Amino acid sequence: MTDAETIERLRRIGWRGDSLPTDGLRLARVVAQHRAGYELHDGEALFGAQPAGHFLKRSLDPTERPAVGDFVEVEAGTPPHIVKVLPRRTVLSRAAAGERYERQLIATNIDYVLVLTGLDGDFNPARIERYLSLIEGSGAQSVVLLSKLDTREDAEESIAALRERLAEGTAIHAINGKDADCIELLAQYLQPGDSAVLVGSSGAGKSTLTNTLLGTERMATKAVRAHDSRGRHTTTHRALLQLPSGGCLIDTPGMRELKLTGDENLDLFADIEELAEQCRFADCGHGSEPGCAVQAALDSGELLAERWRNFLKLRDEREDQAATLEARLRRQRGGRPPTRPHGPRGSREKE
Ligand SMILES: Nc1nc2c(ncn2[C@@H]2O[C@H](COP(=O)(O)OP(=O)(O)OP(=O)(O)O)[C@@H](O)[C@H]2O)c(=O)[nH]1
Ligand SMILES: [Mg+2]
Ligand SMILES: [Zn+2]
Repeated sequence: MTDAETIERLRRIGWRGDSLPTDGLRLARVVAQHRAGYELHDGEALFGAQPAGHFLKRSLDPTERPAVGDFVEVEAGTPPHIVKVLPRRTVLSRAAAGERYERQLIATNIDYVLVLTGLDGDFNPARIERYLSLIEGSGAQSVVLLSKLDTREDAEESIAALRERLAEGTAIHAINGKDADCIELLAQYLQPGDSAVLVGSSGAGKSTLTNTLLGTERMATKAVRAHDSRGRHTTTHRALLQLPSGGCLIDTPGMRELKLTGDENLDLFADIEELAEQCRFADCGHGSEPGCAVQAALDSGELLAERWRNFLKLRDEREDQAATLEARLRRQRGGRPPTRPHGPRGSREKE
């Protein structure tokens, strides 16, 4: 097979490059990761593979292991082995829940992150801001999707308030994830060669939308609890799927906790930072100081109190995480072994 033919084949699973690595090994994309190994697709066929021994070393940063969305080089064998992860174009990660600092990959080599929130009890602008902050540093573009439009007659108000709250130019679409109209609406993010990942709480409708875009009931879905709209963690593993539109879509398990990594820059709140620079005192605590521009904006309604609170929360969390990250890197430079225990097959989904 010529390089051009191989590239053509790989395009079907989201390959963006115009050339191939020179070592002649088989290239494939990670479409799923299970405890027992990886599922790969080479544009033509699905096959199982195991990670090569060097990926299992305890000292290896878990983010260097193959993850869903990665393009990898594979050595033939029974089973085939993943020997190398190709450089990632974009990386979406979060800090894992729990005390220890650990970065967890959500997906790699993606163009769009579709942040899905239900217009039912799931609707939560602060959580959307948290997602958008995490996505800022990923290299991918964020798209806000509001599902279950069909269940809310008064949805317009929530949607308008969200548009007002998020930065101008943020893509926001309200959808009925069960309706095939979504296919056309979202086609702009799912063209041949595009890769998108769906993220959001359990029950938001990620798998429902995935099935609509696929045109088949491939992913299992389950009704949410009536009293609080919570889902039941139906999807348990990430899965990369090829869509009829030519794009690739990664469905993910609903996330319980979404911790910042410490790498975010909170561009989303740049206007607040600017505002704070206008306070009379350079060290203004934005409490009861005279000449506080933030208080003035809060009083006038120009700055939404809830958005201000969320900014403070995210800012503090980011600073904490950045300090923890820094301390860890310092320890590593000191040559002491990292203390993170992990299983031999990479980290399990912790959602
Ligand atoms: N009416 C309506 N129901 C929807 C819509 N989207 C999802 N649902 C319903 O919401 C419930 C949860 O949907 P799922 O697709 O399983 O949610 P999920 O985000 O994949 O959840 P996890 O896999 O647990 O993370 C199902 O009963 C869906 O039928 C929508 O746009 N309109
Ligand atoms: Mg699901
Ligand atoms: Zn101030």
